[in-house]
Amino acid sequence: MGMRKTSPFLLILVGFGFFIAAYNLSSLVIHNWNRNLAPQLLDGSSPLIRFDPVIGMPHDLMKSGEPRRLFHVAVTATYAPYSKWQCRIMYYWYKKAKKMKGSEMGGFTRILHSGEPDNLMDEIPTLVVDPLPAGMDRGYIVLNRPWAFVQWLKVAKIEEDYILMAEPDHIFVNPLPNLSRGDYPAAFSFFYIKPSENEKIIRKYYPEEKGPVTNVDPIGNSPVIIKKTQLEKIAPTWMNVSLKMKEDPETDKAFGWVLEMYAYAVASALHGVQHILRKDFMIQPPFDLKIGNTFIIHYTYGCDYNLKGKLTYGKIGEWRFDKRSYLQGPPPRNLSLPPPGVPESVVTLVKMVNEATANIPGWDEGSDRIESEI
Ligand SMILES: *[C@@H]1O[C@H](CO)[C@@H](O)[C@H](O)[C@H]1NC(C)=O
Ligand SMILES: *[C@@H]1O[C@H](CO)[C@@H](O)[C@H](O)[C@H]1NC(C)=O
Ligand SMILES: *[C@@H]1O[C@H](CO)[C@@H](O)[C@H](O)[C@H]1NC(C)=O
Ligand SMILES: CC(=O)N[C@H]1CO[C@H](CO)[C@@H](O)[C@@H]1O
Repeated sequence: MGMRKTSPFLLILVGFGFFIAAYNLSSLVIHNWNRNLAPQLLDGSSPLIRFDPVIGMPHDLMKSGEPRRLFHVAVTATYAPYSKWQCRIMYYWYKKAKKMKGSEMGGFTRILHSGEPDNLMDEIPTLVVDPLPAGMDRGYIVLNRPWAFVQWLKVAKIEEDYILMAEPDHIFVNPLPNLSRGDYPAAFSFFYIKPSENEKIIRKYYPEEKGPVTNVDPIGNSPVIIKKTQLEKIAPTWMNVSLKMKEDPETDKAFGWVLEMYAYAVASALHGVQHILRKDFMIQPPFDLKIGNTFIIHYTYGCDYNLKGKLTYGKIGEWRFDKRSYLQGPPPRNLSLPPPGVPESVVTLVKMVNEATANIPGWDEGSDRIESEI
């Protein structure tokens, strides 16, 4: 999907749409798809938005006196086949990691910002929220993320005090504890998010009186473990800043596909929130080689190797695993393992994908007919 120039008029229209949507959620139509909705709403008498039932969270972990500080795992997703198979694998490993010693993982919600339910409603606890007003997501679908979080936080009754913002291509490779400390959320630092090198642009959104530009962390919204009360403040600002950045041609050009990550970094700084940066939060094969004591495998990069086990990044390998090979539907079960010499991180990734697909009932049944959105 190419980045398109959006007309200023459309942006104003969409901005206005946001205003209406954000300030008058109560007027949105509710589609009650049945089942136990009431416990999931803040205010059952005035349902706010279109949603589907969230499958009940496990109450055994919510007993009072529970010493662990649980966080809710939230993943934003679409109903495209590409998003769906990743969510299924992610949810499989969430369930396993959650049961392990040292885990402080609580409930799970897939925040589905396609505006309509899909065929995974019974498999994965899901809340359906609205996508951005028509037109807005054409150039930049991830702008739906802040809006999805704003809606979820408004309608869902979240038992945990902390939230992990995750993505469909995350696999929990070790039980994840609550990495935050006090009012300091935990985040993964991305080498390509460089607020200090983009000071001129950052200053458009983070004025000098707010403090040094180094207050803006080199992070995106995911993975982040944060107090719910902090995220409730940051999310609307994140949406606001994302829109303003997207409207500004200079910012749009400079930040491109990571604009919404910068928007989260700026929004949290605007609220005076600084993150603990954890390198061990996540590894990204093929560049990170070892699992060690890390927590999440993020399979965003293609893994291409020749049969001697040498990385051929950027060139299709004789052996490869790349999520983008499966835009239209799920990968088959039992993918071939990499040749000898390939790093542990990649081998583990493929084994974990295979374990999940072998154990998820009906993995490749009922092929998806919805066009991929990627
Ligand atoms: C919100 O929408 C409802 C229904 O469309 C309308 O009756 C109400 O006046 C609106 N409220 C505001 C504050 O715009
Ligand atoms: C959104 O941005 C506008 C324009 O800068 C500002 O006036 C407004 O207070 C912001 N709202 C939030 C929730 O950040
Ligand atoms: C998986 O594939 C390998 C060959 O790559 C084969 O030997 C093995 O039997 C397969 N396992 C299952 C469970 O299908
Ligand atoms: C803020 C907070 O309470 N963080 C806790 C998260 O979990 C870890 C590990 O159990 C605790 O050490 C933190 O204090």
